Amino acid sequence: MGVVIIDGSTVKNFVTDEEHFNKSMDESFAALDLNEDGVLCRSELRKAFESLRLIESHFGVDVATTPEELNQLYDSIFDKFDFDGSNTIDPQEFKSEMKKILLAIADGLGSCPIQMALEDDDRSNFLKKAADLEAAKLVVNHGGGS
Ligand SMILES: [Ca+2]
Repeated sequence: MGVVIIDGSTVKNFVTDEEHFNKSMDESFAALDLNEDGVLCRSELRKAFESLRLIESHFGVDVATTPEELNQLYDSIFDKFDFDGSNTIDPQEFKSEMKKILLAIADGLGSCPIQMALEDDDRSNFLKKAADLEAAKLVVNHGGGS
């Protein structure tokens, strides 16, 4: 268990760094694709959002939300991802919707940092990836010398 601190620019840098972003999303997608059929079904996507607790922070749902309401919410999120209505999410749909969501989160965070508690082995957590990328850049910048 570790704690990372992220703010809007951390998230934005992550999304706009296309090479890293695409690689991270491919890794996340593979980790989420539990039955390894190359697409995400409803339960696989739901698991992803449950583990991230993005629902509470981004979609403004409080803890008193009923299971029925949560089901509806996850269904509506799935439909947003499922751009072509195929009832599955392919890697391209995943990337493009994640980009939108992350940019919206970045706008919401602004320059006000939040702390996130994370499991160390949480491979599918892209906010951790964002923080890791930022940390790696800092190391590069400081290590460069002059
Ligand atoms: Ca699958």
